Formats: sequence, C-alpha cells, structure tokens
Amino acid sequence: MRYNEHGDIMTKEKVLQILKQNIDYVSGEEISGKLNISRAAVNSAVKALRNEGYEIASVTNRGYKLNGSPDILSWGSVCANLTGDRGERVLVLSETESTNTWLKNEEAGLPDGFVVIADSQTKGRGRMGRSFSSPKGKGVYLSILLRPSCLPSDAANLTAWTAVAICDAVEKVSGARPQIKWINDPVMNGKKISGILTEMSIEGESGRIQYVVIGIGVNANNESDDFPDDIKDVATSIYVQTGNKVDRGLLAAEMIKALDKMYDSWPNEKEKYLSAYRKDCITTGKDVKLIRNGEERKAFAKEIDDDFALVVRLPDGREETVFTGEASVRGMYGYTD
Ligand code: BT5
Repeated sequence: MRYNEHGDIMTKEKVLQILKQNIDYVSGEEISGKLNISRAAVNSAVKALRNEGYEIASVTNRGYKLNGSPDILSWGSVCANLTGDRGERVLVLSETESTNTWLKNEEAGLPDGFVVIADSQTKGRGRMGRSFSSPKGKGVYLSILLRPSCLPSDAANLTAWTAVAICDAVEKVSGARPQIKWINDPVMNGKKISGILTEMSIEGESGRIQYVVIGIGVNANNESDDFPDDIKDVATSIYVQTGNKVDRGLLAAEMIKALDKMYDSWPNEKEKYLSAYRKDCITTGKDVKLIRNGEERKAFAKEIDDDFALVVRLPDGREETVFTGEASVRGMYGYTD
C-alpha cells in the first residue's frame, strides 16, 4: 500500500500494533520475525514509542510488554483493533485540512473502502460551506472512500445508513447510544456529538457514480470548554455525556468496522437500517422548523418514510415529504421562535 510504507514510521506503528494485540510479553524475536525486520529495528521502534509516552516493559528472555498508552491516534493504535489485512486500507495523519478533501484529491488508484483518519483538521468541513471544529487530540475525523456501482439517486440514503453505523460504533465503545437528529446528526441529550458529510463525484456521460466520500467527525474526549463559543450550545462529546474518556484508536476502529458492515449490508438489508434509524431518530413526533434556501416553515414531523425522508404535516393540514435540507427540532439547537 503506497501510503503506509513510510519506513521507520510504519515499523514503529506495526510494532505498536503487535504490542497492543498481546496482553502478555512478546519476544523481540517474534516481533522481528513477524515484521521481517532486524532485532535492532525492533529496539529502536520500542525506544521511539517510549519517547512518545508508551510504557513498555522489557525483560530479558521474555521480551516486551505494553503497560500503558498515551491518547495518541496513530496507525498502530487504530489497527491493533482491526483484524486481517484491513489496516492496509487505513492511513492515519496527524493533521490535514480535511479528510474529505484529502480523499477527493487522492482517490485515483485508491481501493474501495480506503479510510483516512486525522488527529486534527485545519479546515474541517460541514455541509453547505459550514465548518466542523476539529481540534487536536480530542476527536476522530475519518473519511471512507466507496465505489458503489449505481446511480446517484440509489446512493442518496448512504448518509442515513452511516448515521446508524456511527451510533453502533459509539455505543460499542461508550455503552451509550446516541440518537439521530434527521438527517445526519448523531446527538446525545439533544446536543451534537458527531457530524456526517457525504460527497459524490458523478461521471458526466453515464451519470453514474465515480466515487462517494463519507466523512464523519466524532467529538470524543472534548471537555465542555474545548468547544468554541459559537458552538458551545450545540456541541457535546462522549466524555461530557458519559464522564468517561474513550480510547480514540478503538473508537476509530469500531467506526471502520461499523462502516464496513453497513456497506456490506447496503442496499439489501434496508429493513434493518431503516428500523434502527426510526428507533434512533428524535425528530419524529416533534414540532420542527424546515429550513431550505434560507426559507423557514413550521411543521410537525410525522414519520420517516421508506426512503429515510421526513414526512411532515404543515399547519394547514397538508402533508409533505422532505428529502434534503434542515429540520431543526423545537427545544433543540438551531430552533428559535
Ligand atoms: C456536519 O455538517 O455536521 C458535517 C460534519 C462532517 C465532519 C467530518 S470530519 C471528517 C470529514 N472531513 C471534513 O472536512 N468533514 C468531515 P452540518 O450538518 O452542516 O453542521 C455543521 C454545523 O455543526 C456548524 O455550523 C456548527 O454549528 C456545528 N459544529 C461545528 N463543529 C462541530 C463539532 N465539532 N461538534 C458539533 N457541532 C459542530
């Protein structure tokens, strides 16, 4: 894999992966054999990891044992939680403008399911030109490249399926299941813990999809004060909500697993994702404000239809089906009287 063969960096990360996957001592010989590197290279990788704050015990004749890890999002910390060769389609960057932008620029030649993760984004993007706050060391900012062979209209529900997958991943690592504010916001206690941005490239002649990039940001270990003033009332994190810090490497891996499962199930297992979405969705049964092209209308959110669209009842009694845009929920962020 062209992006993961970074010489020393990857050796260190691969050693970390092995140490994390073993609860007991692993011999230097076993590590050097598995990675096909010299014992000296194993030693220097261990030294580099210790310099980053990893507590690694070494005992003659037994080898190395990982006793403690700092909260660093790296290839090794993510891929220690993945099986087989899944890690070959994962790249972890310490900083980038936006993982969606990175994947869109680099997608040519990258395989279906390739994932790029960043520890921080300097220009994290939301929908319609909005920004997504992506501070270092706090969250997981992840994008996945998909190459479904279908028409754009058939892939429109991928965002909703993704919201369910992210709720699954967050629940797995934190024990708390987020809810979904239609159409793409996983929330906890009415505040946003995650955002999803789906972007598509369409071939002009055939009208078919060239690729889909789905980007997900999850606020994991942010304290309340970490959020910029303009989103303090909107945003929350898993830590603020549960009182427990999460292992971001594990969270990222669970997100990848949930996304892989979602993509394997798509589109055949629609009933399963639709019923999970309906169960998780907090928008239905509430008064909402529909916002499209700057125009606001009040309505009552009745139900989610079979295409994940929102069926609303307008004040004059008419019903309408809303496919895109915003529906801010009364009593939650974004709703003002
Ligand atoms: C989204 O847009 O919520 C989609 C965010 C997608 C972010 C991921 S991170 C990985 C990948 N790379 C990217 O560059 N993007 C994706 P939208 O529904 O338009 O919401 C944006 C609004 O959410 C902002 O205007 C703020 O009000 C609020 N917001 C910004 N940062 C936030 C955060 N960290 N947590 C919660 N809310 C936030």
